[in-house]
Amino acid sequence: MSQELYDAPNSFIQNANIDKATYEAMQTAALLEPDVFWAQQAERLTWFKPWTQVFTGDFSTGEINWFTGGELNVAYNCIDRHLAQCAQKTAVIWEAENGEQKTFTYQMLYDEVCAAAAMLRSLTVKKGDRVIIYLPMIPQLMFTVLACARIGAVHSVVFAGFSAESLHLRIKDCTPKLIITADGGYRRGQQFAVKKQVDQALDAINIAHVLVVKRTGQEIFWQSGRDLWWHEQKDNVDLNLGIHAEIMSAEDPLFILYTSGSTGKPKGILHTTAGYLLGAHISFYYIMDYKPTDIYWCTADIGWITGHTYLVYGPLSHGATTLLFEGVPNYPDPGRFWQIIDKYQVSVFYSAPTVIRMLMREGDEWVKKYQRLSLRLLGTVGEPINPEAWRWYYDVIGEKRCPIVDTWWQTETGSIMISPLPSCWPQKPGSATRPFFGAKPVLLDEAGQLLTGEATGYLCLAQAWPSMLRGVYGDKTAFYQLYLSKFPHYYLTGDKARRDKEGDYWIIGRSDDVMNVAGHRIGSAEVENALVAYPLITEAAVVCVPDPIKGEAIYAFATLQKDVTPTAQSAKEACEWVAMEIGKFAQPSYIQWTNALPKTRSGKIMRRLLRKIAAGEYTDLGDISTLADPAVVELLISESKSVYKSK
Ligand code: 7RM
Repeated sequence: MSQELYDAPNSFIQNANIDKATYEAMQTAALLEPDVFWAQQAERLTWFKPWTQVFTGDFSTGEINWFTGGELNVAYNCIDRHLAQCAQKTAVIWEAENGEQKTFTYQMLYDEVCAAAAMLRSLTVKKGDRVIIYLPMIPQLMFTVLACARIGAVHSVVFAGFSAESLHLRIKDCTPKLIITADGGYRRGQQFAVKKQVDQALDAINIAHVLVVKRTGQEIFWQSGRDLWWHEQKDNVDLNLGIHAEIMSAEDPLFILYTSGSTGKPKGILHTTAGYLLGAHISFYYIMDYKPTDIYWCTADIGWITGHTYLVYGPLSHGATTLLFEGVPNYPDPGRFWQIIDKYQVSVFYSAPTVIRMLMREGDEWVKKYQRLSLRLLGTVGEPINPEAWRWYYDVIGEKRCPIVDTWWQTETGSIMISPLPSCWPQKPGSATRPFFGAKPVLLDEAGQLLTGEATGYLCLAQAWPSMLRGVYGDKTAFYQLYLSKFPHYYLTGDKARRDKEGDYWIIGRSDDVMNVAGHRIGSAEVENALVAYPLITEAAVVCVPDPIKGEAIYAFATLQKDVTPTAQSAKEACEWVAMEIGKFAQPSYIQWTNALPKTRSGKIMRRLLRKIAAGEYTDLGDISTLADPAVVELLISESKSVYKSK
């Protein structure tokens, strides 16, 4: 196979935060003497009290502890400790959807976060209490996340694109003391409702308070006593209440973030204080090659793990300038991102393959309108990047000047696990290349045998790392069951990967029933549950098909109740129903009404057959001898000719 290798420019290599020999020495230490290595790295954080033990735990129990005995505060590490040197440095640049801007220095960020912390404390939120944050990308989202960290409350940010129903499930699961939201938000020049979803989500749930940021001024329902305006609370609170940063133990919970798995119910992934922060901190430094002069922009929403780690915690723990953008890539036109890059002289840009592909389709003129001379490093995350999109990113966006870091990681890993370090080895379009410090990737076959050399298999991690999840909130056995039991002594990522002859990793995609639509992680079972909750549908099976922009698109097979005629109208309504139940990003692109789903004699739906049919591959269907009714194959193929396509 011909190899396409890209070396970073010499100027990048010479100024980079790491070279090849250092990487090798550090990674060797991280794998062979993790206690020594991580103790050294942890010195980069500011501790109130040092740890007594670096690591205890093991994968055969799921008991994981890092930095036992240590005490620190994440918000203190992200703000207070920078004040002596950098109080007047810009911490956050906020670019509003309409092009307005606000910048916050570290001093201003400190003041805002202390004020938010004071509000939380005045509403009796204490260490260990959960707080759900359901906000669009406005500065208060950043402030409240950090305010929770400051007072030791456990934040659970719910992406504002999630439906009321999804929010409801999360509220029931983590029982927050407080919900923070906004009246509404802006998207493509239009207002959308936010508080309304909270009101619906709180149906039959009692909560003491909902704190509401006024963003749009739109008309909203108001439950007096329960609902409080952010600005009024802020005016009335004793600001001194917010100043003190809670002393947290290394393993105290920092946040819960819900993510999809192969069951219908999203899992509340739990991250703790020291290990998570350390992972965010050092990966940001080496992989984003952080320099104090950088203007850094991660385009993810804070509602996803990428926003947590690489928009908030990683950059701020270094005293970086981080950009928070309220809008979308193609409004008012597809040049918006490149315009913002010029406007603020962004130097490091971290985005997603789906965005790159979408903007690539709009043509190079939108890019060429802007200079992009400030850029020096590009990143991607969330799904495999196809080589064509990689090359466009490299040639057109970065003008062959900027290395690309294709970073592989998960909500559960907390920080990047596999990524190029362009100053240490060449980039390969489509490959995340090699492990970051402390990550020990292995490939296993179905039987759990370790594969060596060039191979394709289940991607697992063989050694504990500081920023790994500590559990699934409210479910003591789930962590072990879901991640550690399939292959004893290995953490199961759920991904399949290939290792080439140079030892570089190529992520193929999920090996479980989790889909990746435009970089969003969605369980097939979640969409199926939403579909069968639709009154006319009796049964549904959901698979994904390749999509040129989204990477994967959702294709649903569904059976209708007796006597209901399959129509395009009902398919359209079923799609809208899913958007209502989960969120617009989970809406099927295709619905195939069918008379029967392909089931084995033991009653299992044969998904691999559905995947083939959805992709239009009617030959080579594999072993179908276990089907209860083989005639269903012909039926599915003929029905697929009149599949409903949404939009
Ligand atoms: C950070 C994030 C995790 C899943 C993961 C993969 C896929 C993420 C890459 C990737 C190929 C990448 N967290 N994934 N990064 N696939 N190359 N660089 O996305 O929890 O939301 O999703 O995303 O399948 O398991 S996540």
